[in-house]
Amino acid sequence: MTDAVRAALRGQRIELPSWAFGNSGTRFKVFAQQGVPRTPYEKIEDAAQVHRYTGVAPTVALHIPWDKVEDYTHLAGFAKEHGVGLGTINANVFQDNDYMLGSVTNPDPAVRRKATDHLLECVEIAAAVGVRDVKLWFSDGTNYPGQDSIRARQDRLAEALQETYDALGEDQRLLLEYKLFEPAFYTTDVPDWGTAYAHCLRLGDKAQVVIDTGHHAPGTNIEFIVAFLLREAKLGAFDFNSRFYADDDLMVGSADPFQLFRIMHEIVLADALRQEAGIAFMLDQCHNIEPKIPAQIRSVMNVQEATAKALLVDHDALAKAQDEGDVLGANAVFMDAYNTDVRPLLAEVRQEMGLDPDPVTAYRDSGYADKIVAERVGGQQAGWGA
Ligand code: LRH
Ligand code: MN
Ligand code: MN
Repeated sequence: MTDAVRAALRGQRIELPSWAFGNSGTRFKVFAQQGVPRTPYEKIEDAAQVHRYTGVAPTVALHIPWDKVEDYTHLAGFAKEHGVGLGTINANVFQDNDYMLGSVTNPDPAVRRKATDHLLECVEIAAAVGVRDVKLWFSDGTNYPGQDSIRARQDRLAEALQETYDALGEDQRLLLEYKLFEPAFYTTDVPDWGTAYAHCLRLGDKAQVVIDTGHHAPGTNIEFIVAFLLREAKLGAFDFNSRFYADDDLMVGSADPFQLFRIMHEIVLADALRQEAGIAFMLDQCHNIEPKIPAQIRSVMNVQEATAKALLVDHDALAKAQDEGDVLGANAVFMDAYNTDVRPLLAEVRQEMGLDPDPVTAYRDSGYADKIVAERVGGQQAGWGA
């Protein structure tokens, strides 16, 4: 049992977002930090530090055009030299002035063309560097009743998704991310998992839903969505973060570690932690007031802790209690796992992997933070509020 748990923890993979390393903030203020990356290359250097101390975060997701470079193959080579690889390519069709009334759902066909061309460019970039996943999130929607036709916008969305889907290579996937609201306040064109699921179902097997844990109404039972999509083989990825209010993008597991455990329990039950299961576990976070590299390290550790607890659930005892209709017994089995302190186990797993058992302290003692402050002047905005 413990050997299997340890092996599963060693094999776990968590993808880092390049934008977590840049400056970010709210629409009220960006508190710039010293030493933040000035280029996509420097973001990769920082992400490599997170992998160096955790051993389970070997890929970095890019956001285009925030991470636009001349030569993506060169960037991929640079990442490799630093012990990591490029991950999911995230499309950005929400920042240009042209997108005020939407991107792929805009009433103007010329804007739709421009937006879809960007999605196709992202597929091309992914293909050029051998990346499987292209992730699409649309800020599209309306602010006022009557502003545009809800149904026509769905038609336009379907058309753009189909064109993008048709451009995918054999082994590539289109990941569709939903979000309840923001920046649109009345209708959002992909507001929930049902909408994303319906579009993905029509597109085919290479289209999968992304669950961003911060993108739901308060009180939504996210683990139910996880269980449902897993059952339908339509869960492609997570964007992990925590929220207290809306899309807060705080460190995963910081607001509600129990929810994260419940999500990971569904993953473990479906045997979907294995990389071959095809679920990409990504972070999608912004560190507005805390130092970014240690915040990413902490986030990876939070996912590992929730995963370790989920792996410790006694499935036989749980199934027995469930079969017998033993409500309290089943809940007790579940809570026993959640209440286990898994930090010593994870420290051991890290030592087995040749890592320091305490990644945060190891990073702090490395002197890297001082080095980047000295070397980098004029850090880059991550994108939010830019
Ligand atoms: C939208 C979102 C989406 C974007 C990212 C920067 O709120 O979650 O995943 O790509 O933030
Ligand atoms: Mn997201
Ligand atoms: Mn978000």
